[in-house]
Amino acid sequence: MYQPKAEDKFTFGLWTIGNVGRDPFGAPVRGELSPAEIVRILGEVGAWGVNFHDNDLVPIDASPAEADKIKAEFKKALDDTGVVVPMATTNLFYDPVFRDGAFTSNDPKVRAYARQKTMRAMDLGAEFGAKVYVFWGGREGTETDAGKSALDAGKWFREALNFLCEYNIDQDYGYKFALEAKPNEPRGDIYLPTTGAMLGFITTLDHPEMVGVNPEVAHETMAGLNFMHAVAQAWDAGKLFHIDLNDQKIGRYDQDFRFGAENIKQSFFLVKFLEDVGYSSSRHFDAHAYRPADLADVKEFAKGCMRTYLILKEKAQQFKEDAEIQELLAEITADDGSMAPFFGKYSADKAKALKAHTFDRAAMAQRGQPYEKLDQLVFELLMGVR
Ligand code: GCO
Ligand code: MN
Ligand code: MN
Repeated sequence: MYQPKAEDKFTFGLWTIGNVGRDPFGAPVRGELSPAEIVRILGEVGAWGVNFHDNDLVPIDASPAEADKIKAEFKKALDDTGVVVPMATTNLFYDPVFRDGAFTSNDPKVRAYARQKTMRAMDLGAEFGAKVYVFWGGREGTETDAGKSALDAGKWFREALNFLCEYNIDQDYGYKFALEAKPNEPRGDIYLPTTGAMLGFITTLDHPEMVGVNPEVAHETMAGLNFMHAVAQAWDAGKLFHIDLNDQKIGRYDQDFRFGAENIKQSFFLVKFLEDVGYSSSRHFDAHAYRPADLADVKEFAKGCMRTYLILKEKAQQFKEDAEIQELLAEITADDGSMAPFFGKYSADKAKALKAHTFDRAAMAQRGQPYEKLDQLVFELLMGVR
């Protein structure tokens, strides 16, 4: 039961399984794993795919010979395990050169270098078959607005994406770009801090059809927002190209906990949404194990992410089949059809008829909406007592 299958499209980043447990207050607590070793672990726990930043695979200072060796070992591990590479991305945050941002740095040399690094990273991702390209601008922000224009920053980011879309076309890579928002951390404030902000920004690009979003549970939750609502908006816009699943307490630092570790009900509504609409891209776990975990526990962390998703998927199915729940839903959403003439496309006649209609406001305000009963049933369903 709850064994992951290829069609679940569960993926992990090299940086997730490979997370060494470093934090701002403490040194690494786990040994480094090579990319090939991580792929073998993913094969063992039953994941479908692995994603990487350019420098997760090839260190920033690697010689061409070193790069070739790492890539050959990685390729062999992929072939041996059947693990695939659906997504790639660029590390534009770790190296000191990006201390004031990449595409939005005030230094034109850094902005140009960020484009060069991204083109090379796109080449690397394409070499392994990646079709989604994520942009997470962790350093694209400020601590103080004294020295950087938010307007210029937006313009530079737009120009960079337009340039890279053309490169994608030029090379015939067929990437879809997925923009990942985060409100803060590591910068004091990060530009375009929410999925909604990204969706608005995408409409200003030269190739909006090529660009969508990669919403992350932890990031909207840090800001105290309802993640599933952001996902629904992205889905409605046809822009849900990728998703980063993990968990998080509201208002904290970016915790990137195991999927479902914190907010069981919200995780359930998210899985239910993705399954109801038929989301079919990667289900990527952008999370890492608790710092005290050893390698055996890292594997439990990875299995736990996938198992929780599958358990919640089963619960979503039960929700659909639960007669009492469905009855309540039918009651809450009941429609006697009497308002149909007022809906749909505008016409002057419709507007006139609607303005003239008399509503029984007092009766409408009394209609039952048993959300309490329904929510308790959801709770009981999730607790396994239904
Ligand atoms: C974070 C971010 C990152 C990005 C990753 C891919 O919380 O630090 O979510 O993990 O998703 O860098 O771009
Ligand atoms: Mn995160
Ligand atoms: Mn992420």
